[in-house]
Amino acid sequence: MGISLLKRIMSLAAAFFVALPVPMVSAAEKVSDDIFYDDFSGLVLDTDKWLIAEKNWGGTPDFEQTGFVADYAKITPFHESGDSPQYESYPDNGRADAELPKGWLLWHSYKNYSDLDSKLFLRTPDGTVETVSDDFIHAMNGCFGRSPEQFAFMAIDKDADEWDIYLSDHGEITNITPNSGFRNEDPKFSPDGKTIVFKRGHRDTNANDFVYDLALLDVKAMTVTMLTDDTSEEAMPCFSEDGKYIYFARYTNGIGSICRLDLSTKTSETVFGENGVNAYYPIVGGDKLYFTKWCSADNHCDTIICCDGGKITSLPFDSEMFDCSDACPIGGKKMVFSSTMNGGYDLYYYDGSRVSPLTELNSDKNELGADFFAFDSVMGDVNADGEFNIADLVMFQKWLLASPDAKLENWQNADLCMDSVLDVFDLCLMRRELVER
Ligand SMILES: [Ca+2]
Ligand SMILES: [Ca+2]
Ligand SMILES: [Ca+2]
Ligand SMILES: [Ca+2]
Repeated sequence: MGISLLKRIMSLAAAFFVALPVPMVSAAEKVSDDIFYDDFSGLVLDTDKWLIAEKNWGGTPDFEQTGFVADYAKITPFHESGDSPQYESYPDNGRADAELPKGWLLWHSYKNYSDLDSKLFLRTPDGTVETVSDDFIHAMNGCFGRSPEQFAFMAIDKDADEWDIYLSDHGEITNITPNSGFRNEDPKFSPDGKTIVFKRGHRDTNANDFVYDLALLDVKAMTVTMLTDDTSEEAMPCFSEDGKYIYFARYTNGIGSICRLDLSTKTSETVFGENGVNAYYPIVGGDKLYFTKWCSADNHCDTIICCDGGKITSLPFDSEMFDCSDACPIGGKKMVFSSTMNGGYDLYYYDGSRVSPLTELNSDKNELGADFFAFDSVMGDVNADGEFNIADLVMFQKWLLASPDAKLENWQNADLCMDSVLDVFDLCLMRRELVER
């Protein structure tokens, strides 16, 4: 109640602040429905009404100066099979299957990597599982963008016979690195959803080997900018929460270390490296960094490591007997991951205290590469029905105008500018996103 009232006061204050260039009107006039906002009659956007609304709110905000980032946990998988013993079974610690929070889940499954038989799956909040398929094979490493309707993945373009990055947007699938002549792998969205960082490789005749670098793809323009250009292999990149850094694995003589590239200075530093111990697959969840590493130089069982500031810890389910990898942090201590604790790779859910297999999704194939999008974190979805549409815009606008029947079920989802203040700037961004669809 307190915070809601505070936000409302701040939003009204912001509205008056931006209204300075136009003649001031009284608060009573400001909340007059017919002047100040579109009633969305017929559930369509009436841009004429919006022009009036924006004029009275003080004009369109300067979007170039309005930074907005989102906080999404994303994931790319990578692991080596056959380098550690397959564990027979995990001691049952009296667990009952815990419920995965409501949301969308991407993962892939294959019998053998070399059989090119990987399939990508999407589970929707109602429990429906669909196979993501089109004119490609061996799809894997799915990652969500700014909404569950948008995700990227890698797959082999059958005609071009090359690895490419694909984008699925509201069900429409596009190859966004077509006929590049490169191997394009390990895609991950930036927090603002505008770019995808990925790994790009080509055969270098001098080195007589594949050379891999990091690349940045502008999703809309489909243009690629290279971020690194050296003979060491960079792989599995992911953005930091604020979008200013890219974490990745750098390989030297087959051993990976975790590095961080500063996008403003283009310099990189090592975050974690251990002699003879492979470390790979960094992934950001909130303000923490996770990655996978071997137990030791002698024991190649994969363990998931959490980096919290300077503190590096193993997760409670890690073992010297089986693999745990492909961390998919989903808020707080919760995580989906892949493990061989019961034989081949299966998906598991850790709720902060217990580990449960995601039994209905697991099979005799290897389930890997989970990415999760929480139902309650759909940007713009203020009425908590899992979708962002005009109904949310109507509700948010009413709330900004202090209409007594306006209630925000999830106010964070309205904060499109990500500045912890709800105001007309968020409203204008909401409107723009809906118009651009
Ligand atoms: Ca390189
Ligand atoms: Ca399995
Ligand atoms: Ca909604
Ligand atoms: Ca805001």
